[in-house]
This record gives sequence, C-alpha cells and structure tokens, in this order.
Amino acid sequence: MPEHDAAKHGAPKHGALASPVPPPGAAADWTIPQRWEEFTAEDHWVWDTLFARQQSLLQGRAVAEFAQGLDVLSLSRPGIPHFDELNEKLNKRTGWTVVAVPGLVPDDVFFKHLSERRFPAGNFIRAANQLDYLEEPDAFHDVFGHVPLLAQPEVADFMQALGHLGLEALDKGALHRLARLYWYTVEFGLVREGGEMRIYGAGILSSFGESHYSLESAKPHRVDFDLKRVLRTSYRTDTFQQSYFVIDRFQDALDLVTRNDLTALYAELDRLPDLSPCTNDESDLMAA
Ligand code: HBI
Ligand code: FE
Repeated sequence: MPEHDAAKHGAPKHGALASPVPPPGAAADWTIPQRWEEFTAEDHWVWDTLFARQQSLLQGRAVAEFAQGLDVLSLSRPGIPHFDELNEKLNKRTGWTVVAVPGLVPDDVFFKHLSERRFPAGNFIRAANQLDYLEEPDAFHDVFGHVPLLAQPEVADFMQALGHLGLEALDKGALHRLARLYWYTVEFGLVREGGEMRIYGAGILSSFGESHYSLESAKPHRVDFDLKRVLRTSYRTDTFQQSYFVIDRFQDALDLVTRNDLTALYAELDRLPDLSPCTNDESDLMAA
C-alpha cells in the first residue's frame, strides 16, 4: 500500500483502495465497455483543453518517443479517444490493448492486466473546474500519460515484465518494493536524451505543474537510476516528487528487470532501512 494518500498537483493517487469485488456492470477482471458515445461535450472539452496545454508544454520536455507515440496512435485528433480505433493501431505496433475500467482496480487485477499486455484506463475524465486536481487516475492521465509510450517496443516489454513482477511480488508480500519501481519509472521517470533530461513518466506527462517542476525546479534530487536504491526509496503521492531517477535508455530499464533476480533482492533489502526521497547524501546511502 503506497506510503501516503490524498492526491494534489495533478498526480493521481495510485494504489488500490478498490474493494475486492468488481462493481455492478464490470466483468470479473473489472473491465467495462467504454460506451464512448456517453461522454459529454464537456468531457471532450476537458480532454481537448488538457491535451492542447500539455502538448505545447511538453515540446522539448518529453522524451522523443512520446510525441512519436501520439502521432502513430493518432491521439491528436479531437475528443476522448475511441478505444476500438486506438487499439487497432496500438495492437498492431506492440500487441497492447487499452481496456476501460471504472477506476482504481485491486493490485492483483492491475498487474494481471499488465502481464497480458492490457492497460486499464479509468473510464471517466476530471471535471472542467478541476483541471489540475485529480483523486484517481482518469482517462487523461491513463491514455495521454501512459499509452503513447506503449507504442515503443522496449517500454511495451518493460510494462509487461512489471506485470509479471507485480504478481510475483504480491505472492512474496513485497508489493511495496515493486510499487516503488513502478512509481519511479512508469509514473515519475526521467531519461537522458542527447545529454539532456527528458520526461517519460506518465504522472509527470499528464501534469501541467510537475512537467515544469520535474525539469526546472532546484528542489528535487535527480539521481542516476539505481535498482537497489529505488526499491528502498519510499514515495509521496500528495506532493511533487522529491527525488527523480534518471535512466539512459529504455532498454536499460528492461535489462534491469529481466537480468536481476528481484525476489533475491527483496530479501537482501529487507535487512536494510528504507530511504527517504528527501535525502540524497551519500552517508544515508552508505548506511546500506
Ligand atoms: N488501478 N485503474 C488503476 N490504475 C492504476 O494506475 C492502478 C490501479 N491499481 C493499482 C495501482 N495502480 C498501483 O497499486 C500500482 O501502481 C502499484
Ligand atoms: Fe498512472
């Protein structure tokens, strides 16, 4: 269970407080029909407004593959994307499918979907008078923030690997560690591109404030990705991140999760104290 809850600043609260049984109308895997025709003109206006604002802001800030993903999936067309049309393109590229869910789903359901290349997207969009406030991941965070990079083969493989690792960690009572890896990569990851830092984390890509803060503020630590350190570092869901972890290539992230025995790592790290995202001084790390 994530360390803190109550979301602010556009970073949706991940971490399932979902009840164990699917709500009425949802399948056993919590999926629901998208019923795209039921989205209102205001819902589409919210999507278009957030999309236009983020698309211009992310130029020169997001990793190049993000804009490429928006392009190959035709996500620039107005209105909330119709999942059938979106999945036709996405499935051809990396075999992924976006499925509609009512909201947060239980961790086991979430990671099972990822392990089978299905990305659960919240089938609702935030209110027009709350463009920068989000309780749970909505369609804008999930589809704009997560889906474009699922068109990128290494990211597609990485997300599926996290699905399997999530189910494994659940069995081992180590979900909090895998959730940290998910959080500091998929949600709040930074990557080097041509010597510059760029954004690839969905929690940042879908947040106006954090798209600025993550690259420009002097406050947060931006540290080289280190698997053990990430698995030991807690995170906040109610503030902008205090630490960002930077990878050099998506392939590196994939290699890290496929070439390391995470279960053995969990046992080793259980003998060490957790690290706060606020600290960056070696002494804390040396305590390892
Ligand atoms: N459910 N719909 C949805 N979206 C998420 O991002 C999500 C979830 N359930 C669990 C969950 N995330 C987290 O626990 C993981 O990030 C660890
Ligand atoms: Fe997310």
